[in-house]
Amino acid sequence: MRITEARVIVTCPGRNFVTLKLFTDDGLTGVGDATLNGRELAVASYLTDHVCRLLVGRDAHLIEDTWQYLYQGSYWRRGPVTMAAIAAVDTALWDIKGKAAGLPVYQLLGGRSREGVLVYGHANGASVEEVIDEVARYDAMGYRAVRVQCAIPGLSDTYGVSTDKLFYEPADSPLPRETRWSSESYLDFIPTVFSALRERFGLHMRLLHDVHHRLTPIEAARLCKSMEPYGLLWIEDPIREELQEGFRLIRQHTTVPIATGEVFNSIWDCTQLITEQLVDYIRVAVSHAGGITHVRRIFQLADLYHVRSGSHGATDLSPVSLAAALHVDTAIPNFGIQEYMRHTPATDEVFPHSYFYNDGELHLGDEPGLGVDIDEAAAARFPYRPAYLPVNRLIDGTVHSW
Ligand code: CS2
Ligand code: MG
Repeated sequence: MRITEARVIVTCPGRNFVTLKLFTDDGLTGVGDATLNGRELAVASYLTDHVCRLLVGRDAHLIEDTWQYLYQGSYWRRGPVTMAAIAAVDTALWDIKGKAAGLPVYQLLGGRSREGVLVYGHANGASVEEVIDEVARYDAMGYRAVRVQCAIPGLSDTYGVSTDKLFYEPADSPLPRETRWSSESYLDFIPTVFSALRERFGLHMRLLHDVHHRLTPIEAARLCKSMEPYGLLWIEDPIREELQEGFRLIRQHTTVPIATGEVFNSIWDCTQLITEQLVDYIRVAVSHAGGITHVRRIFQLADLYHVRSGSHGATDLSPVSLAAALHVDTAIPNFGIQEYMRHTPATDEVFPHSYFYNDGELHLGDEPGLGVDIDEAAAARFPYRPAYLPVNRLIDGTVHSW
């Protein structure tokens, strides 16, 4: 089974997505997500200018060999652009192999380990009262876990707080919007939100919170200690992740479970975090961390060290990426939870898929492959638009993590 064509499709049904579609000589196709938020065209070029020509004529069954060929064979290893491109090729090849075998991809990964994939939604608000209403809304929709973000009094704009509650999209501007941040105001305020939530909901909902890389380790330790009474499922990305040993300091002070990994692109970003048990959940995404082949490798390492998966599932990961994540989630033994941020109806139209939400879980259909495709005619109606994520500064103007 030879690859006859590798097509890169860029579309913007409300936000930009880059998709690789592979075609084979026996009529099968496979799709992979190559979206890198705010840097989309770099991956599109990496694929179009450097990878697609290497794929034509290759045996589509050679998943591992193709992965190694693109990883080791490029000489320049790792990095978000390279690994997103490799991820797209890898995901498309798993899709094709599933179709060739007549099996959903999770069957090729060892079969079902669970019936449904527990997800968490995003509840956020401009005030504690609004946050309580939003959590109640997710509760009514059957969600069993929600991530909670609340506007910080005194700050004009807070990460994770949106005007449209169901469809939050931070890459919303043709040039980067600038936001301002105060760790002091945040640390003083955010525990009061969770205290109010526990008062209103008791222990009924599983609650999560995303710090979005903004604290120092000792500030993160303080935050976690102050959140301990509220029994969070996790605190996510408490600090910048470049220094893996930075997590050790947080660990020394608190029992709050820690999650990280959405900006990682290879196993080398998290070997210390995993093997020293410095985190509890690893949040790598199929589309950013080298595809199903590499993410499975990361989760297998994690399993040896009691670290569970909690894969990234924001709106900038297309339905192709989400479908791929669901197959991995369904198969691995150490699944924790899956993030699920709803895509807009326009995105769902461009990417028809068979996975569906029911009662707090996502479920896969039974069709061969990933169970997702790209409708190229629909995609063509939504041309690329430059869009950046915000850039964040401290109150005094110093650039800080967004
Ligand atoms: C976030 C993301 O989903 C999350 O946990 O951290 O929304 C993140 O900001 C975006 O994916 C960036 O592209
Ligand atoms: Mg996050």
